[in-house]
Amino acid sequence: MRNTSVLTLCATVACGMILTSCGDKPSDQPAAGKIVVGFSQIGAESDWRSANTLSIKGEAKKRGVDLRFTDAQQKQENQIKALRSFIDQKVDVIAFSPVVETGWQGVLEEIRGAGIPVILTDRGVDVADKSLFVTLISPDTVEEGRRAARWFAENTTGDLKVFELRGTPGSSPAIDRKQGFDEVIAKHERITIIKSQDGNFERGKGKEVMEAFLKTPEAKDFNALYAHNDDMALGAIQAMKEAGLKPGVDIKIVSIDAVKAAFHAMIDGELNCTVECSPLLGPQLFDTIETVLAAKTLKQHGAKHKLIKPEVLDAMKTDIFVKRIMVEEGVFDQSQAKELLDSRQY
Ligand code: GYE
Repeated sequence: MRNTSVLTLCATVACGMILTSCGDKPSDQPAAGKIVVGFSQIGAESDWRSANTLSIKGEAKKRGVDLRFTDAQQKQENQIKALRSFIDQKVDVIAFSPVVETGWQGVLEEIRGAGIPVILTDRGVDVADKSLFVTLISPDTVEEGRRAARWFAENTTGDLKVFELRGTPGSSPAIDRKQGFDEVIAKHERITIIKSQDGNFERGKGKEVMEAFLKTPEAKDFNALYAHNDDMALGAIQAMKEAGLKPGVDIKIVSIDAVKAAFHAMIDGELNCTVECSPLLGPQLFDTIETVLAAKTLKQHGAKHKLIKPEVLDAMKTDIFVKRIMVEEGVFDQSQAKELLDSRQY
């Protein structure tokens, strides 16, 4: 959080300074008009994603940014195509939420060759050269996995046989949420994962996978579900009910995101806990974009403009290259669900 506020402060200060020095504005800065941002979204696989899209579009509109928004329908090749088209459109900044972690080095190098800064939101990439992107604005997805496991550890007794529904294979939240969860349950012998399967972060897939699992002999033993997002848990809950089980009672369930539908399921007693992961990244994204563009301008001025105080430059140097901007999140269970429902923004 500290980094975020320093960054925001820098954006404000730096933008103010740039306004005071418009006289010698470099020619390749966005004209008097709008900042142009290319954003490649993953798709619309979950309630979380829809809220994330609304946050980004809403914030762009509020700030008068010319947002070129594309939906990759969960396909990396569509994202790569979109990124290349942003290069052709000569946008000021490219931002994207990478569907999977690997396979980005080449296109990121092309973007760097075109001199366009890249900001990642929500999901990370696995590239050797970390300077290929400015920063990643993301929740701590490893910690979310730990929090889910801690809820089981602190709120259940006896042997817990967990079915794990994983997110999109190769995506950073699926990798991280597994890692965080495994790390905590390793300290609790009574908690074991008896089966782990992909559900692609989708409700329909969560239902389908659970239906198939419930037909296997292993299903007799299981008494807990850990789903990497709420949508998959909600699909699985549906499958359990159709099979005559009592989700939330026979099967303890923890998922991640804290979307409104999860609060309804907790009020109905069918979901036990949801770990918050905020999709409301729009304001932070555009604060960062403004800071990055301000820093680019400062650099073109040789960073020696007399209106710029040395301490501001120092702050920019350190914070602009922060590789991860964290957002703060909570953990909610049935005891708080009713009271909090109306205050939920997504
Ligand atoms: O949890 C899930 C979505 O990347 C953090 O993607 C995001 C995840 C989110 O589809 O619901």
